[in-house]
Amino acid sequence: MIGGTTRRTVLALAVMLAVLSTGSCAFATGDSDGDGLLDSWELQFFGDLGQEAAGDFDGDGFTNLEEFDAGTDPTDSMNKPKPPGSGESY
Ligand SMILES: [Ca+2]
Ligand SMILES: [Ca+2]
Ligand SMILES: [Ca+2]
Repeated sequence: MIGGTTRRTVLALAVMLAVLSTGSCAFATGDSDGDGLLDSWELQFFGDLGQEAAGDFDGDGFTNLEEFDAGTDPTDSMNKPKPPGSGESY
């Protein structure tokens, strides 16, 4: 037989899980404007969150998101992702 205590425990667990998942989600992504670029990354290179993932700030042919994924400098057109299969590593 399930008593009131068990039900309260389940409820508390559910609330805790909801809070945890919401909190950890925002923390893990760190993307307050939801453009797919980490806010800290945007601030580091652009100084604000005004750039979009599909934008190409430095005009090197790679989008900001591609440079973010590759770890290259989105403000330096000489610093860009290596084409796949080039055999080079960096
Ligand atoms: Ca962002
Ligand atoms: Ca670029
Ligand atoms: Ca670049």
